[in-house]
Amino acid sequence: MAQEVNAVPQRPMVTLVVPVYNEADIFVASMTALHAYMTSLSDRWAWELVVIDDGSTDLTGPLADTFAAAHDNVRVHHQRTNLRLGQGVRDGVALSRGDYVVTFDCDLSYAPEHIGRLLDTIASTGAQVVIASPYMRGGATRAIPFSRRVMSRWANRFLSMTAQGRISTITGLVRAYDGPFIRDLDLKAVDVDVNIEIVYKAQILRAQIVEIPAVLDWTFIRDHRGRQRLSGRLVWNTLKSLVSGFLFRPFMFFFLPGVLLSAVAVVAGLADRHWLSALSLLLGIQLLSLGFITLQAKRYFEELFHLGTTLHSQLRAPDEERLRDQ
Ligand SMILES: Nc1nc2c(ncn2[C@@H]2O[C@H](COP(=O)(O)OP(=O)(O)O)[C@@H](O)[C@H]2O)c(=O)[nH]1
Ligand SMILES: [Mg+2]
Repeated sequence: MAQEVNAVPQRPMVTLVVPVYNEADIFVASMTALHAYMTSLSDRWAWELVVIDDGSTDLTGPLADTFAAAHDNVRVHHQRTNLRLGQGVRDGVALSRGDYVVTFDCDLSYAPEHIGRLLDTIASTGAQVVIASPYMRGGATRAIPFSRRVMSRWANRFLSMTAQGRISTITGLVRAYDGPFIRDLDLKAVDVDVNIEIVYKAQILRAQIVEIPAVLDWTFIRDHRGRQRLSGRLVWNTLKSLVSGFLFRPFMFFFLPGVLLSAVAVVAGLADRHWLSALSLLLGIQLLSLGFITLQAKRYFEELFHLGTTLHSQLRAPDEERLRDQ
């Protein structure tokens, strides 16, 4: 009878987005593991795997095509040149059809089991963003080269402070998103800072962001690649992340020194150091005023972003349907 058909429970759909750039040495091993893991989730989730090959100059592109031809549920999108991670994430999201979108690292520095945990959490909490977090309590890092570990941890600590201290891992790519939410988020960042931009904009929209403890483990990458590569790029990426911390709370950069200098002015005044006192007071007041101005600018931006997003989501709906029907 007709109602029997309706009784079949629908599995929610997940899009796993994996941006890749010059990963030929690990690509097949990594994708095979991810594909096998997603297959093991098939009784709970319908799924697709979207690979964004970002103009790789090694054999990643052809390897990805061969892999997609030989495996179910895999699509590959090639960029003509290297457009960097921000565009990769944006395109992966635009091509996604899932009720949920998971972005994942090709180097398996997070074990595939994180995907299942991210999905369970996003489904049970109804959050818009769930972050795999090695830096929260209960999370861990293993076999990470020293310089990388120190830089990443401190960048996240700093960013966590500028983002009001509630999120411990702000730079990470490994996350689950509510599909409609992330597809509607108007993202602009060019590179790795896209992950920070998402958190920042999700906070403006009062979205629910949840972290789960994660293990960041470089054993796989060390076994396959031997040594760390791209360390110049790592330093550059870390610097860029720190600069985008300015996005979160620009006023902190002015208020804190401003308050400090005002305190110096009072102390110097009490100690009859009039010149020092006057100078500190002058600088302190200037910094505090700048702090107020940036605070106001940030408020304006947030208000505009909120309004823009509402309009954007309404205007974009037909566009999205077109992409999905292709
Ligand atoms: N689309 C795209 N993906 C990239 C680019 N650079 C790195 N990736 C991919 O993004 C993921 C994370 O990069 P990775 O170098 O491991 O960064 P880390 O995990 O922060 O050290 C990997 O799957 C990379 O292949 C890029 O320029 N464009
Ligand atoms: Mg990685």
